[in-house]
Amino acid sequence: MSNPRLKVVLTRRLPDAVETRMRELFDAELNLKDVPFDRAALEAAVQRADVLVPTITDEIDASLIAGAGDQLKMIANFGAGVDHIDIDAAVARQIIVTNTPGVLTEDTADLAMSLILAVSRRIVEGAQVVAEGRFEGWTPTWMCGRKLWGKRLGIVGMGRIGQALARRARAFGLQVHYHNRKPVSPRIEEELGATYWDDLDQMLSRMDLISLNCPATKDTHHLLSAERLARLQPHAILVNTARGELIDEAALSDAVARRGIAGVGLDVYEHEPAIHPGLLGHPNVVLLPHLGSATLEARQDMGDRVIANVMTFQNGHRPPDRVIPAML
Ligand code: 8YV
Repeated sequence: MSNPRLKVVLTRRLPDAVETRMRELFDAELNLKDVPFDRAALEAAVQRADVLVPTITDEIDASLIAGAGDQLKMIANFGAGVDHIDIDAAVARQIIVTNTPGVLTEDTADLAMSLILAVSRRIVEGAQVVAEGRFEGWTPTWMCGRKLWGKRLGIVGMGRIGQALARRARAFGLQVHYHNRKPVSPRIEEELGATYWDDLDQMLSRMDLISLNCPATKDTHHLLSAERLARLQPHAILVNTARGELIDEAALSDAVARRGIAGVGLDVYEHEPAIHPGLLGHPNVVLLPHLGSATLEARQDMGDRVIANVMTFQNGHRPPDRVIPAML
């Protein structure tokens, strides 16, 4: 006899094909309005869901988890980052947390590389000049950006996305440097041609370009503090496609104002969707609306991972993408 269908509550709309499949496999409750759940809606959802499928727009904190009904057995996050979920609180209640690793790696690395190119070569600024009818003809000295070939890129966080960025960066002739909790294996280091820096401060002060590719945790909150930002070379460019909390945004806007940094490319923000006003309106600051995994293919694949995790659980097995592998 097959297992009973789990009640799966989705907090946001997911790609059509994902929702259709979820309805076939589970007792799925969709959020057809696609309005983020407010606190009351989240509290009600954890009272009826066997499986909650949240996204980054949901704060799944300790008190929400503590107030969940006994039927809540799994939080199957649609996304790789789980910093919006209190994992310890979930573990304490024996609630399994899964995510969607791997399937958004290449797309997020593409976006990091795009920001590096956009800021270095003034692409957004140039497009605006044309769109506003201000292009009056080529001149030898106008709109010059910075060459990439031969420059030093420092990658902070050499996980899947950091490595995918390193591969792209090599193809652009960049010298790859990285800081990580520990060095990657010698085989990967050799493949990437990457140089390890144990000391983040030292690496930051020597790089032409810096990309943040590590998760947001309590240890990485404001990793780029005012003090660290002050270490950057004035010609340095910083891009962040990871999490806004990694940077002290007020300090970054000060650095932009005092020209302590040459350019910034951000896809994520400390208080998303709010953006520090000091970062707005600068031609050398390119701001995107959290597009890292925003391709049709990645979003479908992310949905497929959620389905695979929930289906495995419904069948009585350990879901493949458990954030804490030891669980269950
Ligand atoms: C996702 C992301 O789209 O997966 C992640 O961690 O940052 C995004 O690209 C988002 O988290 C969806 O929940």
